[in-house]
Amino acid sequence: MNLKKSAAAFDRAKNFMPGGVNSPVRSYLSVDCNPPFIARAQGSKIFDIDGNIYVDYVGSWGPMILGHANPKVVDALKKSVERGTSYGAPTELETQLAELVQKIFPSMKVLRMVNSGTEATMSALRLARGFTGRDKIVKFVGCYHGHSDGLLVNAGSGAATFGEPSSPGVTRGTAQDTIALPYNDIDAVEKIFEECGEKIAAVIVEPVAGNMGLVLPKENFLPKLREVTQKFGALLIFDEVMCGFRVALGGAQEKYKITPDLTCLGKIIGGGLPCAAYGGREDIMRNVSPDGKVYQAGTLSGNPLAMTAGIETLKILIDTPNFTENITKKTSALVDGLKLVAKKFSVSAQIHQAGSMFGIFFSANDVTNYEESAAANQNIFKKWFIEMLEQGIYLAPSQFETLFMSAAHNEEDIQKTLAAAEVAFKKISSELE
Ligand code: KE4
Repeated sequence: MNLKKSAAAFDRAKNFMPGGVNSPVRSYLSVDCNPPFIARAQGSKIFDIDGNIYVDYVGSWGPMILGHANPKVVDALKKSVERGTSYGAPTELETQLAELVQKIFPSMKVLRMVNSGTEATMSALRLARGFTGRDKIVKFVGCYHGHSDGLLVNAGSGAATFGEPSSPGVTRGTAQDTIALPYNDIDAVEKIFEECGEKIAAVIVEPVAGNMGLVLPKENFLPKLREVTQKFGALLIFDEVMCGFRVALGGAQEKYKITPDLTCLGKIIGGGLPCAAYGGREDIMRNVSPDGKVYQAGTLSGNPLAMTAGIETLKILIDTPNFTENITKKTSALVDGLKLVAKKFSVSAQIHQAGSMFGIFFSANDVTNYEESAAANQNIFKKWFIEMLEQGIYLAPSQFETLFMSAAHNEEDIQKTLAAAEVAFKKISSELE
């Protein structure tokens, strides 16, 4: 694969930005190779500046569920941009998107638009502390909820990839109010609540975890979280920034029939533009300024371009018959094919799926938490990643990430991906012999 122009662009970018990127995982540091610099994307494909074409399963880390440059979204944005790009004033677009979100996530009786998943979770936790008057929060090791200080403790995603789950700069004072427990370990949750439940403002969880690789909740995990938080008066916050609209249209709360007190959304809600939201019970959300005293604000929150892209995206999700069923079926076809190829070449792999999300661990043992994820073979993952990239399959450059199907992926893409996997698994198994 010729990546000459990308390599030169990467060198230049490093002069201006840490690691030459604006988000660490894009640096490909964890797979020891240079990242392709992207020129454009269309449907299921992404094109780099060297002329290489890839089948894209990163989809901007989740937002591009329709595929890139969806014509309806692009047309609506073209019209919207001519009306100005930002007003800093209320528009009916915000109400329109809020109505669509509420239609899909009925638990979000009142919600606030922000610009990133980080802002959504950070604000939800401030609100939980303001509402309960308590300081402690519980999160789970390997779950990533963005980079706000209190949540950058035993985080997943890029933090996990670099093996420094807790970042320098997070003060001892901040970290001490964050309790990090093993994912899927309900005994640990019950124990901590017995010890200091009256001090816990909230439990925040990725109800389907996507930042330690794709890890599914054990059967009793989410119902027990709901029961314990209710019992001790702590709030249950579902961070559905990644799994929302994917594990079911209404996210994990629809799939597992659990009603959280607050929900955080991001990625898909903006259709690829910067948009996220937090919301939930009205008696809680009415404490957010200016209704209440919990302050939160944002210059570009509810931006008309982001609202437009979000509205068009959610309208398609709602109006397309069997949208979620069809994209899930497509994902299952790919996952089942990958499992067969791994078996054919005797490569030990755990391949997980949740709706249109999927992920792979090179391990003979199943993965139910961060410790088991970190024990998977990263060297084999690196080989797999590079072999697939060489063959034009664009995957996440870290095992601690999740992959995403889009409505634009077709049978040809899936067959190309499975053919590439044959080559990659064959090469891996020959090196393992
Ligand atoms: P952002 O601040 O990146 O918009 O959202 C933070 C966030 C919150 N909650 C969950 C469950 C998330 O997955 C994320 C962000 N996901 C990562 C991918 N693992 C974004 C990619 C990146 O950091 O570049």
